Amino acid sequence: DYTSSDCWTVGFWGYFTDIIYITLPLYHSAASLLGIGGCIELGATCVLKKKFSASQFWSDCKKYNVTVIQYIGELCRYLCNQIHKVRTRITTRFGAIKICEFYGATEGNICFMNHTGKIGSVGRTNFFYKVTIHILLLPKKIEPIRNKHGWCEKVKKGEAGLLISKVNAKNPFFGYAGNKRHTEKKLLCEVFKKGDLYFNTGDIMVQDRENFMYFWDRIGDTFRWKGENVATTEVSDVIVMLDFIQEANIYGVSVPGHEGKAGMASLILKNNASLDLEQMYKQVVTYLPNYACPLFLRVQEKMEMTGTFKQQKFQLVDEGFNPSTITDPLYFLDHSKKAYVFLTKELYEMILSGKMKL
Ligand SMILES: *[C@@H]1O[C@H](CO)[C@@H](O)[C@H](O)[C@H]1NC(C)=O
Ligand SMILES: *[C@@H]1O[C@H](CO)[C@@H](O)[C@H](O)[C@H]1NC(C)=O
Ligand SMILES: CC(=O)N[C@H]1CO[C@H](CO)[C@@H](O)[C@@H]1O
Repeated sequence: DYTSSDCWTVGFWGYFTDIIYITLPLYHSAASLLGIGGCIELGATCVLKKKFSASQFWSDCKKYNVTVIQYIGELCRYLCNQIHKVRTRITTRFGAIKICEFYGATEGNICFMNHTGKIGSVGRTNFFYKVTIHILLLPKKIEPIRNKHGWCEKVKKGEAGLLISKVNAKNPFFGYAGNKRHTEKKLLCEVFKKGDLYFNTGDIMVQDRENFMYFWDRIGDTFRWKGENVATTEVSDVIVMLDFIQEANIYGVSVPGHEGKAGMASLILKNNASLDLEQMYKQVVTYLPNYACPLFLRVQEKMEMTGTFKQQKFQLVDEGFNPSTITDPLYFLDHSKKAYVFLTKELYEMILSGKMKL
């Protein structure tokens, strides 16, 4: 039943009366394998939406008598914003609904799932996991450190570290088709003893005393500047505290003649708000270490998202901070003026030639 609201309802034979609303792209395994696959297996009904729309989400749910919605990452936040225009906790807003979160990756060899419905946790480890899954000490958030014998060390319970999972016949990792380099990058060898092999999830997780697992951060979301690691989520958390900022996407850009990546923030302003350059300066220098303060700002009309609602960074990184090729307004952190200043072509040339110290 294909209707004007871009939804397709498909019922599968079975006993389940649940109606599941699927808005994620079908190339994502959450939508195809878990969503549609789950409906087929249970005999439930799925309502397929052509494309996720925050403004149509709730009216679709009402129209199709949806009983289960499926979300990943940021999607839940968009929906909360849609209802209140403020961030409310979805559980306090909706009361008696059941949220079941899980952790996994299509290519990974590890998966956790709600076993008790504990809010905020992606699941719990169990007896079997104790042998295969470990959280490694990762003090600088880039690579696990090795002790003097060359082995990695585990964190204490309650501390954040890198989640890895043993690769063996029962827990295989098949790698990526035709991309040996990417496959190798996901593996960590000789971790605790000679010849062992682990799948590196790239995720920083914390395990509490009751063995509940919590997602903390993504390793990829860091870059190096002046020999320090900048965690992009920490920078954006500080910037979105400002009342004129809707969203901040943080990444590092290359500057000729400089090691590492200089921090850049791509910003979306709140409706009708204007960018206060002095307040922005005050905020970053007050709450962030010097190396983490974004050197460049870019004000965009709309944030580019990946198909699965993660902030798009690659293209922004590629575009850099050149005012001749970028039409969005650009600003530069000028410590001597204690403010962000407009990034002119002259200033850009000075930065490239090294006349302006970074
Ligand atoms: C939703 O439920 C109502 C009440 O049971 C029913 O009248 C309506 O036809 C249902 N809508 C759809 C699209 O199945
Ligand atoms: C934004 O400004 C326009 C024109 O000045 C006004 O009509 C609109 O109501 C404002 N929106 C908000 C959210 O303040
Ligand atoms: C698959 C699974 O473990 N589901 C559980 C999720 O949490 C609820 C609430 O505690 C349990 O009843 C389910 O069995």
